[in-house]
Amino acid sequence: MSKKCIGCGIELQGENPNFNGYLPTSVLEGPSKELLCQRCFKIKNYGQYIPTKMSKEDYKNEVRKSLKEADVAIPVFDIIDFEGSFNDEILDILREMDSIVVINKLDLIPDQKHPSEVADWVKKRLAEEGVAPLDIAIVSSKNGYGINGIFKKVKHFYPDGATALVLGVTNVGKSSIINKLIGAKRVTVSKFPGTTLKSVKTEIPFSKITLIDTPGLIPEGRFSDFVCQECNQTLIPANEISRKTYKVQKDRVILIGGMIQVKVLNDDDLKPIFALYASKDVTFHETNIEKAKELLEKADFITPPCSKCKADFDKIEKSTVEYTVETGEELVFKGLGWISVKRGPLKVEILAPKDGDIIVRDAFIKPKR
Ligand SMILES: Nc1nc2c(ncn2[C@@H]2O[C@H](COP(=O)(O)OP(=O)(O)OP(=O)(O)O)[C@@H](O)[C@H]2O)c(=O)[nH]1
Ligand SMILES: [Mg+2]
Repeated sequence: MSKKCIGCGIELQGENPNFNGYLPTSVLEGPSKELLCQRCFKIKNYGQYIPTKMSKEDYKNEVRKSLKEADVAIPVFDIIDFEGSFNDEILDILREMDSIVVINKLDLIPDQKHPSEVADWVKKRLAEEGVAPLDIAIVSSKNGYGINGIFKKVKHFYPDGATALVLGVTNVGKSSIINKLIGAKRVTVSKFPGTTLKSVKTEIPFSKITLIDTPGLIPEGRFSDFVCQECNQTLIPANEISRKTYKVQKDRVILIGGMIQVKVLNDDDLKPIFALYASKDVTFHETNIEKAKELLEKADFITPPCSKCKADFDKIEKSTVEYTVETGEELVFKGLGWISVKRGPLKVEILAPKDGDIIVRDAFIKPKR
């Protein structure tokens, strides 16, 4: 049987340094059973980004293969990009088998929000998608909040032990959560998507619980995928996200970076009140329609896209769509951020890449006035 990397699950090989899973033969044939491929070594020690040639289909097949061994699924969702953290593949799996849902990155939420409120909101959103999990855990693998709760929930439903498949889209923190659960920095974690390449089995010590880490699936329609790798990184917040509240009249325009133009259409005296949420590196800029056009063409302080990927972004087909968002609802730009309406209805015209998903949902965070 071939040896596998303990960090990303790839089969190890000593022949070609340019292929996945490379390790010098001297190490590969040595006595150690816990081997780390050269790519994982570089990611762990130097934080390098090393792209691979694995495809969307490869990742999907790998998850499907591991599914057969699992008693329960532990899907991981990103709290600030909930809509961007699932795709049909994940929803299909969750409709088929028992799951304990984990909502990660609680530390990124700016407002005081009680985890039980978040859990209720998630339960409702998942019910709309036809998913009824056994339980929901709200966690932050960054500060450790709620991690023990995952362990307790698995123990509660599977007192004699279980094999749990940890799945989700790229970068939601699957591997980080596994490391926290086992109490060691074992599987490879990085800020770049596509870190885990194959399934990796790890046991929580003295627990009869085996966790299977899996490669992240890739959803469609994320605005973050319309910009370069560097801009993409700025859209995945490392720290608390920004919030800005607006009370503006007809024809005022809010730019969300250079990616989305929001034009307010309300023509009554009572101006709508809404808050905009996104990563701190996304420029929020209020202006008028003529100035917006000029800024989108020329201004380099409005990012993303950055100066390097702006020309490519400009070539992407855009469309204009009108939305009416009621008080207590949010307009979500998958993979980018959202607008939460405090006093509505908010009537807007959105100019954005045509293939980006825009969703109206019940408010996750109700903005303060
Ligand atoms: N702020 C914050 N960042 C987190 C948290 N959990 C994980 N991250 C970060 O998210 C990024 C991705 O983490 P990974 O654990 O590699 O994510 P993954 O889901 O295993 O990713 P793939 O293997 O690429 O599918 C890393 O930069 C982590 O440090 C969290 O609770 N809060
Ligand atoms: Mg991973």
